[in-house]
Amino acid sequence: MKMYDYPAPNAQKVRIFAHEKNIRIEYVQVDLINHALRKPEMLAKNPMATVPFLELDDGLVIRESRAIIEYLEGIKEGPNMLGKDPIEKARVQELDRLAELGLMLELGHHVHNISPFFADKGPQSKEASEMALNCYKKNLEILEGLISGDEFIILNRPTIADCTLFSTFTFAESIGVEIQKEFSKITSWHKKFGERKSAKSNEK
Ligand SMILES: N[C@@H](CCC(=O)N[C@@H](CS)C(=O)NCC(=O)O)C(=O)O
Repeated sequence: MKMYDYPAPNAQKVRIFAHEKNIRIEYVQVDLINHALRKPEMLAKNPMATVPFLELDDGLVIRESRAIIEYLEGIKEGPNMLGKDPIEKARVQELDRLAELGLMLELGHHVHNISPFFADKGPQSKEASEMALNCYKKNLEILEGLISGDEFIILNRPTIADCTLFSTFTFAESIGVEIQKEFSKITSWHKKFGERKSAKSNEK
């Protein structure tokens, strides 16, 4: 199977996940900056014109990072990364949603409102970019109070929540947003998780 890829947060999240599960994927780099995803042959595979998307050997295409992750978890049992029972699943999902919706998405809103790359999507607003950044910071504070692990944010093993959070911070760094030092649990987790091989999968 192939994954259409770019050093961007949702793609990195899947790469870290696949690496932790030891699933081999062929990564195909897409020239996202030069709008390669908007070419007809790419739109035929993925009309959403985003990465990542996965193409199976029989040609079936799976779009949306979470759908890809569910597929990868389904084809290989161990290590379990989405939760083994209803309580684990709920707790992992809770933190993953906070990382994705409360952090990654807010950073996305921030960038959509300031970057020339997204200028053709609609009117950009300085106020909207500031509001998104404020929400991001508020949610970081909430996350600091919810992290229950040290090397992993929950369950003492890698889960999707680690993958989402780590790729969110890679994205944050790339746009000059730092994790404030006062969030000691987040900072310590980030340093430790960053030492894992899977976390280095954005380095080409
Ligand atoms: N909900 C989608 C979001 C995918 C997404 O927004 N990908 C970004 C990179 S992380 C992208 O391709 N952006 C290009 C664009 O919006 O033009 C998913 O999780 O797969």
